[in-house]
Amino acid sequence: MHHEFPVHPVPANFRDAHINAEQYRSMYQRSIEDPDGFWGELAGEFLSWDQPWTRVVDYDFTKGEANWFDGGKLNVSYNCIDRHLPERADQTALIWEGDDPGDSMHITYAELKDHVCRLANALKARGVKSGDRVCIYMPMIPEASYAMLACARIGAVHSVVFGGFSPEALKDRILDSDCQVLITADEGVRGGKKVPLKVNADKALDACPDVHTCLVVRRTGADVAWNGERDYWYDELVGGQSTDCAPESMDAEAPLFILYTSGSTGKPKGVLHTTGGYLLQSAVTFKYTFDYREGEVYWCTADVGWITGHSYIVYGPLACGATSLMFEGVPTYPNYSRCWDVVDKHGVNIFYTAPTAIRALHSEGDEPVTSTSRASLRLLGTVGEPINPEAWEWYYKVVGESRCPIVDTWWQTETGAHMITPLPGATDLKPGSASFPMFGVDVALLDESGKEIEGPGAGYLVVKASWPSQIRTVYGDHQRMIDTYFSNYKGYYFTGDGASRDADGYYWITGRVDDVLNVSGHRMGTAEVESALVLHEDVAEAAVVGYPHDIKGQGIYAYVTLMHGHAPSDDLRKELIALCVEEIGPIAKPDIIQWAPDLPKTRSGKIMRRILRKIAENELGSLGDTSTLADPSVVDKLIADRPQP
Ligand code: 6R9
Repeated sequence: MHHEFPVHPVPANFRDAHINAEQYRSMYQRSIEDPDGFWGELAGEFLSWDQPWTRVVDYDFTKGEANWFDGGKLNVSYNCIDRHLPERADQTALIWEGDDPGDSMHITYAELKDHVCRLANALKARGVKSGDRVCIYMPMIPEASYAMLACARIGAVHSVVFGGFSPEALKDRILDSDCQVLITADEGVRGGKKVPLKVNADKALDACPDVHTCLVVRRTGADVAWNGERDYWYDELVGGQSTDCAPESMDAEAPLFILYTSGSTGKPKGVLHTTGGYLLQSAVTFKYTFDYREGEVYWCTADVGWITGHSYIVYGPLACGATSLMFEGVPTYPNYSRCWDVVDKHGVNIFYTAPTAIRALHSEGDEPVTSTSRASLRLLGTVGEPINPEAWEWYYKVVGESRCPIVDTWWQTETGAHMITPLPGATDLKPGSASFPMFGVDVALLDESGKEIEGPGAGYLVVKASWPSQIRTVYGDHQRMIDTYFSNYKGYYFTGDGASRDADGYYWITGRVDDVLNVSGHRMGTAEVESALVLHEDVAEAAVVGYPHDIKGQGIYAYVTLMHGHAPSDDLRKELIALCVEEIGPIAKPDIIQWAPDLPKTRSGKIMRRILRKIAENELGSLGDTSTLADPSVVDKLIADRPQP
């Protein structure tokens, strides 16, 4: 288990961190033995409540039910903004760094309040009420955060859809949660290129007659089509509104947001998070995992369209009164030094990114890094996929100059906040290991039969008890919640990940054990890509698997069987790639398409994905038993035709 890499002990300048090793052990133990006492205290310390709760937690995993802080009332936007004003009105809440290195601005907590209240009033003026769903399809601009917080302020439920998703994907998500308002921009700007958000929104809204209001931020000033009955310019509708809007007092279990994520079957699921527990765990983990200190500048490079952007650009940092940097661009534009230039420009102390970005930067060598100062950096973090120890070591030695601990944070859209992670003042770091569970997170490994593994070993990663920021339901389909997370192993939350635990109790996440791909940290169901491919009239069948990719972590490998009488061609390959982009978005482009006259199937007609995975991985020596195949010769043919990646 990665023994060749040295352990990095807690550095001297982290001895006075919020949490040391001894505190971690005693707080962790208490959190498991007495969750009510533990979380009750933190809920009082971290959040402001309008009304106290009468019970901390009650849950039933067999029914997929969890109730945290029953009877308690609070408002998320009040907690992220207003209550900080007495001491931080003039402190920067958000630093915005534009795609163009010459473009940036600071938004103070006082300004944030004005922006959020104006937008909240505008939403009210358009008839949005507590409980209504609002879709947010935005580039990485401050208005994306204002929109989330404005919804929270009036009790509306936001559904942020990643700006890289296609009109088709946007439409599905708007319809699934019955959003009647969409907030978007004329265009986005990323890496010097324009993203046609309003054009995409128009296409999606053609099929969404219930959307009565589309609010459009002017980002580039592009000429866009206009529906006079439905479309409103953001500055025109919002600009004149009052900067006062009383925060709605919400039940602790009131829905805060829906965020769609991919699973192994069917359409993406609308993961629902609620108010009190979600905000508490995102705030607590923000402070402790990143050891956040007063006045520090913190930068998470995720997009707000993903859970990492929700919990660790917006809610966690702002609940803690931090200064959070939001970046519109990409790490490689205008050059490979961009991240470190931004670090130097804004004095970033804590930097949180994905392994795929680290690998992409690593592949360009050390010079773009070493030509910058990075003296402000104190802590580094990663999230989204397993980090290979080589990339970890490079991040540690070259980016962090061996003085910044790395927190490798394992968690999911469904978990809402960090679940397994080192704490920089408490944990000796092993490169590639997410190390130990967060407070209140009771994890276990199960074997094939569902029995808990004691001591070192490998198995399915599960959680044994509810945690505050857990998923509450799959929007509109609670049965799917039960089937997906609480049925494989009765009494446990099933993560879909495999992991091992070493002799020191460190966890090493090995990746998904289901048909979910992780491409550059983006989750995608193989079934989603397959559904897109078979939409083509020439395609009879498609099977999609992941394979190891140097930069993306996993690449998409598609086996495609054509209809009888149709021949493969380069044009067809291009059409199929275009279909995936159209149906899902550019992140779903297959890296390799292999024309497969036949797929390996069992006699009952089930595709043997295990074998397809091995061929895609080029692990031809370990194909395993092929004797149950209806026609074993299919495999030899696929191997012989395997395209060279
Ligand atoms: C936060 C986020 C969740 C899946 C998860 C796992 C993978 C995330 C990881 C990691 C190894 C880490 N994952 N963090 N694997 N080490 N530190 O990424 O949420 O988009 O829902 O993806 O990502 O496979 O199950 P989400």
